Amino acid sequence: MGHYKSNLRDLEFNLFEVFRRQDLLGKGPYEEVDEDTARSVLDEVNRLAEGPIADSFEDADRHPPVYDPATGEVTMPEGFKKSFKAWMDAEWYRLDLAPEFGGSRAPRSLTWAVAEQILGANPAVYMFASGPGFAQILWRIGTPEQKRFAELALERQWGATMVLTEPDAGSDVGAGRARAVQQPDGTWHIEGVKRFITSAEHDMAENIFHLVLARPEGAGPGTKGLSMFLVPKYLVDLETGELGERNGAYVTNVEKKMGLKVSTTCELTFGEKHPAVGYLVGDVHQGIRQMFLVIEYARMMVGAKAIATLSTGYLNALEYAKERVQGADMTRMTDKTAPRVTITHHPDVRRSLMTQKAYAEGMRALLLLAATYQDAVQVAEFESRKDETAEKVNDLLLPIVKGFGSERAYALLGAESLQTLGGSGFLQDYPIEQYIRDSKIDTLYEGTTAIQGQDLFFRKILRDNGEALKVLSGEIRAFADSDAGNGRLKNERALLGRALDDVQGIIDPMVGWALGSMEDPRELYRIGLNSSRLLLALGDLIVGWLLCRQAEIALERLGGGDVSDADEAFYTGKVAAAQFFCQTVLPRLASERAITEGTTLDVMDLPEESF
Ligand code: ST9
Ligand code: FAD
Repeated sequence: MGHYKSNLRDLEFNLFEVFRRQDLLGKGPYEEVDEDTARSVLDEVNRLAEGPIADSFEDADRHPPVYDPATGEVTMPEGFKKSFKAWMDAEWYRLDLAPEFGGSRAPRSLTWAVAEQILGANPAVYMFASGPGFAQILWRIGTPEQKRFAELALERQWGATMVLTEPDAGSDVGAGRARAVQQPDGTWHIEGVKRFITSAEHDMAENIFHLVLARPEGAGPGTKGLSMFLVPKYLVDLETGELGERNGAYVTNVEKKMGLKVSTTCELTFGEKHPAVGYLVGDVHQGIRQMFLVIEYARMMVGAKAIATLSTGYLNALEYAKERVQGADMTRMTDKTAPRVTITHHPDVRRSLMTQKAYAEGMRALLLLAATYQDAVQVAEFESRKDETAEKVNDLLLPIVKGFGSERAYALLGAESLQTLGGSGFLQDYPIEQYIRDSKIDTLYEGTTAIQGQDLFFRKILRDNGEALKVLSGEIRAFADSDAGNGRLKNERALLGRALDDVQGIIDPMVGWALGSMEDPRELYRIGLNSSRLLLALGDLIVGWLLCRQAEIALERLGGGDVSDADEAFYTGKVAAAQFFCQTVLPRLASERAITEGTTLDVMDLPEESF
């Protein structure tokens, strides 16, 4: 068995029992995908993920890509190339594409379930394979020539990148200095140095196209002055599809990293050797808005990667714990002759395993909840209407999937999954140390956790007048006040209701400080001191709610009789996870609320020298 342990049963439980995706399948925009097809796709991807895609995970970490500074080229490890090819040959990426663009459009809930498996098995495969997705965005927003380029990119499986970051412009994308100079023929020459660009060089595709933010001469400051340019590695004859001259965008360094080593992280220099020709995307200067189409997708992907890694980390820890014999049962701890037991008998190991299980499964549900809102947006588009509520709730959930998902996953992988293996967890004989190294990046790229917290509060709550939040909290309140679980979840629903009050108790003063900041701008500091806290608290609340929803369904199934032994164990575990989470995690939100209410500006008043 390879390192990756998927949780297909839980994916199917979410899709078909909790979120009832079969009600959407086989009709409307999803005509080509019925329930049987969806189940067989999940099965087939699971086989690929646990097999050929996971196969190179460890080897590619120990033998990362080799960069040649003389040529600017990168040689990828052979094993990884095979994993990548297995994924590209299967062409499952077409599930995410519109039929008009060579796809078979499946619901996002299904495509994210598919993505979870690849991201858990070998995340860089999914990232190197994002060319078709980028191409679809270009096809949607590009000029007719760019649409043609996008079709070629899909057909020929070209690679793609998103190019925002510069040495002095990380979180603050608007500080970017890369320039774009218009040419008499209508093209642009891009000049400058971009940093940390994922997949900007490799030898697994004949061409790579970069979607680059640069500032046209004379454009204003900040993000609004940036435009998006298509900059291919090789220029392309759009009529024949033949590759032409090498364009002037070269990788000038590949970073050495703590983890995710097989994903190339590149310095990309434009126009130094010869001009880097760029094409203004869509022929409009709306770079940041256009780039957010990619960013929104990528933030979801990062959350999915983190959550998938925690899930396989937990399942590896569980397997170890079931076999490792150490110590006596606690009730016989003073009896030196008592039989030794597997560590799953120890209360602290059980606490740890259940914490991992509850978060891994609860956050999977969070990911798929967001995906169901994306489904609703797609269905509305197909019916030529707009589902603004679904759009807004999805927007609200994105920073939580990304920011909360990555923070909780990383923390738990280290504090609980690795810990379950004792000293063995520290060894490279087991995959968890690599999971930890590979998943640290998830709290950093695509906007750090601080940026996600601010996005959540300022843009997704304040600017939205709390509308999306109201939808979500209304659902949570209705569940807490219902008789879900037939008495078996009474205590949990009460805990959930209190947790909702506590999260509201964090948000209310923050809104007050936002209003107060019109008089005294320093009130904003109080928000900044609490926005990451809110992100995590709201994430915990939603996970608690989703686990309770799952428990309600599990209780119904158990009550209905006629369940297999495996299902009985599965559903019993669902009820236990909800009860454990509500009893041991949600009560902590009361102290988060108290901390928020007591926020002072002392730390902001402290002179820098006193740190
Ligand atoms: C990176 C890549 O880190 C890492 C991994 C790459 C892996 C590659 C593979 C990915 C797969 C992708 C597949 C492709 C797709 C497939 C599709 C298949 C179907 N939501 O607040 P303002 C916009 S890359 C939406 O004033 P500031 C909006 O237009 C590097 N839009 O911001 C807004 O205008 P308006 C990632 C948003 O103060 C405008 O921005 N780097 C949102 O000027 C200005 O907004 C980062 O993520 C939003 N949430 O700038 C940077 N927010 O207000 C992190 C803003 O009029 N930093 N807009 O609507 C930030 O996000 C900053 O907050 C900032 C601030 C730069 C936005
Ligand atoms: P900084 O912005 O300097 O942040 C440093 C610290 O300060 C962080 O803790 C941050 O939270 C905090 N901070 C900064 N500003 C604020 C603020 N206003 N409020 C509160 N706290 C703040 N970029 C791309 O364009 N394309 C890619 O493909 C890509 N891939 C990447 C791959 C890897 C492996 C890495 C490491 C980075 C990648 N990036 C990419 C860049 C990535 O998006 C940035 O690293 C990230 O946005 C943070 O920017 P920074 O590293 O400059 O940190």
